[in-house]
Amino acid sequence: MDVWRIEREGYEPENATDNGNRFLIGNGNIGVRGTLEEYTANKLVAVNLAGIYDRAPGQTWREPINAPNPFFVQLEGQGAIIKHTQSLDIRHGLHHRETVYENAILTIERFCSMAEASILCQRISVQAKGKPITIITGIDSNVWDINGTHLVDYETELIDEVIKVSAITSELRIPITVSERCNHKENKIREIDNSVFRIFTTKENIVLDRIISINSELTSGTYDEKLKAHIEKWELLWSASEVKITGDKKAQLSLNYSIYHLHSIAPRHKDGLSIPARGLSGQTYKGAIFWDTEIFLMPFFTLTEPKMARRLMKYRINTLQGALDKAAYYGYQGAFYPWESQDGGLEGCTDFNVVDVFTNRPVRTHFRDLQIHISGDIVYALKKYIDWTNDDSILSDGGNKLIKASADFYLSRAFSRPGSDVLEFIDVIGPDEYHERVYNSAFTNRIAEYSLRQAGYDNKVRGYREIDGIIEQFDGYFDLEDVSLDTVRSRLVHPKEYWGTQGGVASTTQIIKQADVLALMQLFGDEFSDDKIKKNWEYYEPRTEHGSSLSACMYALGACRFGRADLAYPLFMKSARSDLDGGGKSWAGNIYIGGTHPAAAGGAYMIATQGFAGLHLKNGKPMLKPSLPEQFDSIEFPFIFANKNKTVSVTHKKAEIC
Ligand code: IFM
Repeated sequence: MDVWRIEREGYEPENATDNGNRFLIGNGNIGVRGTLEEYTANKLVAVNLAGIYDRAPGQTWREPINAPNPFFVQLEGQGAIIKHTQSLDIRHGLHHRETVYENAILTIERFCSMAEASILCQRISVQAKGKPITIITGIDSNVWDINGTHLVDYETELIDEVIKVSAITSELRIPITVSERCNHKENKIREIDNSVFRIFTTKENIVLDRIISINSELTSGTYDEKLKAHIEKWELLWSASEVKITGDKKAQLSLNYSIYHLHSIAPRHKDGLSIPARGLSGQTYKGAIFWDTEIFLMPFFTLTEPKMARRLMKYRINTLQGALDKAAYYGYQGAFYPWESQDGGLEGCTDFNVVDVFTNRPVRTHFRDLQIHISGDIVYALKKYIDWTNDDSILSDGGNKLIKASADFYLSRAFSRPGSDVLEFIDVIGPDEYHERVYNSAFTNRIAEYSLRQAGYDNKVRGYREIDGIIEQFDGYFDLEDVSLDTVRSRLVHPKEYWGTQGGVASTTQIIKQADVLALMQLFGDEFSDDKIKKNWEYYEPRTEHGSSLSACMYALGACRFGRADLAYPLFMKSARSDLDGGGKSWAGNIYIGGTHPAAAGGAYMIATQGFAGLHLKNGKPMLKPSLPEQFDSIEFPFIFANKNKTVSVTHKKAEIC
């Protein structure tokens, strides 16, 4: 098995959606879905641009922009398909397709340059088998727009051998320009429907090298030069982040794939950006930044690329104003961070974030106003970043303000019963989104208390109730109907029905969407004995739907803590292979939520390093408490601690950091 390559044989337009996620390429600035070159909007073709948000006409929220597709290629005269392979070199972010037709063989390589964030490259090779073949390639504006058209006022141009499509976004009038140069002179140019194509006709073999730029000047250099620079950059990234597993090639491939995705979506090119919950795979979830980044992605970047981790934290520092405004809007003090954060810290989450499948009416959800753990999650990530990097300069660079403002928010949001000075948080949503408007979510109370402590406040916060060592997820949770997951599933009337909110099948039961108490136990691991984690794992895991890709990794980490790598292993594979295997939940009622799952990829990295290898900090020092699955012979990886390069190696007999 090649652990650096994924591949699918057979031409399968019916799987265009999953393959679009599976074969995604990106460089943090631009993400290109893994759709085939001849596909258009109806197969979800997207060239997704990081950090550019706009409102489609008639919509109430913003979402990211998809640029016109410069990778479009179509043949004529090629005849029927005999054989087709699509593959991705995940070591170097190179997308390949090879299609053998009756009259020609088409091979295409494409990549988003890791060396130049605005540059995309494509090499099209056509081997004609004696019959004339027409190749149509160019910049196609017929791309996926999930909620309506964003780009208007198109212009197409051909200037000095460069073809160009420009447009502006409909709300904010942001210019979007895609330019392309090609190493061959075409026979004809065709400008049609806001798109521009070069047309070549050949009976011979031909190789077309295309260099593309988006929203910047086209740079000089040949395809081979750009490929070399791109590969060198990827090699550098792997040298700091590769996790080597021996004994289990499938696990190695899956983890490589996860890390590949994390690198492909990291905005290394520009300050002021973070990573959206669906990466750069389209407009789902409005291209917004959730707690996924702080809790599930930060560990990877903190250990492998602290500069990138700092940038992600700076995004939150720089968007503090948005959080202050949100708190003020709801009548609170301090910083209430957006649940779905967009450009400038604007809240992208609406009050009606799910559409009912039966009535097609928007449903009132409370993710936006009640998922208050978000501010504490950010403080937590900031503190962990400092613990691992020793970079406390971030505190005077805005970090202290963020910590203080978050604590002020919790103080003003808290409630105390008459005669008591104990703070409680009522009417909230914890990580488990199927139970809204709950009182004293154990996770929320603990993260709020943590946030208060970081700011130097010593107010007492109501913790959580426990029965026989099992933490109650929120007040009254144990009184809810205790039925099996299968029973709850059997009550569904419609396969896409949303399980939460008022009347949702899970909302009156103990069935939860995702790790909640187990997330608490992972974040505050020192406070819980292995036995206690085991007890809670055994209670909550069978009651968890794992309806979010964020769930499996928390349970896997818990299982490693109590020495059950065998329980953790399938959850590790589930996290690492989330976009490789596809088929995850794509609908919240009638709202499409498909795309790639960076948090699952970050979770897979956490399981490998913090779970299987057991890397953690104790008294400010990195330590190991391994729980290696029997499938692995060893695991080895580099990490950076306080500016020093270190390596972990763990076998079944030995574990060391050097
Ligand atoms: O942040 C998550 C949330 O915890 C569960 N629903 C999806 C969000 C984005 O991944």
